[in-house]
Amino acid sequence: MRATWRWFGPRDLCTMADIRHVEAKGIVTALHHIPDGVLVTPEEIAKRQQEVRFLPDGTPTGLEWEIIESLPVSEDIKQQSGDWRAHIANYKQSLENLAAAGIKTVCYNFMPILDWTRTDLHYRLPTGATCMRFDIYDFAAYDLHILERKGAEEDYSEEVREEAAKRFALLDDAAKEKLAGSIMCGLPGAKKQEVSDVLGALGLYKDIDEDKLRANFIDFLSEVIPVAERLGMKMGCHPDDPPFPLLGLPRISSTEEHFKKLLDAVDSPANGISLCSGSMGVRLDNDLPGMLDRLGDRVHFLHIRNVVSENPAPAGEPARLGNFYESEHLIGNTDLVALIAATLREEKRRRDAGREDWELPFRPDHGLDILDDIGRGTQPGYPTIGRMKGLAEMNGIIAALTHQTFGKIA
Ligand code: CS2
Ligand code: MN
Repeated sequence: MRATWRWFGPRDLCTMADIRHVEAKGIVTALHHIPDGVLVTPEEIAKRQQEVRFLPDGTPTGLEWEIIESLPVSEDIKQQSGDWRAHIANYKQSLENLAAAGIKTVCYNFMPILDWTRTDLHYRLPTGATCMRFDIYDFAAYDLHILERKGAEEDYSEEVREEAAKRFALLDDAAKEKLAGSIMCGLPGAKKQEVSDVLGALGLYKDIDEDKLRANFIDFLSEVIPVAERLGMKMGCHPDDPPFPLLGLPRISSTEEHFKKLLDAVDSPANGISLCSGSMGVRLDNDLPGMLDRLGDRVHFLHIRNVVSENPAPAGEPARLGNFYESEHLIGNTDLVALIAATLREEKRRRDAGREDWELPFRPDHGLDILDDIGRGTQPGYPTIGRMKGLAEMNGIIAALTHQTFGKIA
């Protein structure tokens, strides 16, 4: 398994100088300043490659940009509206430019409007560490009483609606703004969204149900995957986060069944998954090690982190969206030792089959804010020390599972 590290570019408070200490072998980054749908040019790619290779004083880092996360799919492509055909043409040319620069793994997603969503970006755990948390009651308070989205009542149980109303009554203006800001925070570049902007964006999906969104996704894949395959590239779709419908929007990459449909629809080795144990692990019915065993030959990249569900559905009942927080890597819904063992088995299958691409890249996805991370203001979910602790734990598990003394999986 190949340890990689996400870097948000020269403005990231976790610098390339810091990254030399974290024991990652490759860099995951993206050109966040380029708007979705716009061409990624060879010049922009070369500039970032230099920023990865050398510190500002010219010292070589010994690291290379290996994975682009994200090469975002524009809202026009997701909705098949406006400039979607031009955006697809740009996407294909961006793939050509990336491949020419040696960057052959692409992480992207097909979530309508929002990338990940949380209600609290700095939830304090009993140890004093902070992490990101999702609270269904706070989320419903936003949806029902701040957005006042039409039809929202139908999406929540009576218990959730009642508690949401109580919580909303206690929010002052600053608290309302903070909640809306956390929910809409998304990724770098995400700007503050007014209620009218959000309702306007949601309105664009009023005629797009799950089947239609999937059809649009498959049209996108049918266009770009042949290009990626010809270039020897790997496209890995990141799962929905959280893996449930939100704000009345359809979700089509939340479960193994969802991914199977997408992989079967465009059956190419280039069409794969960026398996995120944190996103998918919110659902207790998602069996992540099993997914690696069943769909592993199409997993191109792994995001490793864990979550604790605070109020999951009782055994036997269908999964439902409840409260969860992002936990230490080794504590939580997903058995990460089993996931790593499954990944090592997949690598062994690939080596036995003579595949050159046997080594699977992974990165610690989020981390807790601990020690000097606290209050430092790195990108939410992306502190240096908390992620480094997660990565060190994963590297330790890999070292143990591949050690002669303990039965050596791979
Ligand atoms: C990431 C995602 O920070 C995160 O949770 O895993 O935002 C991811 O970068 C995108 O969904 C990929 O398109
Ligand atoms: Mn992820």
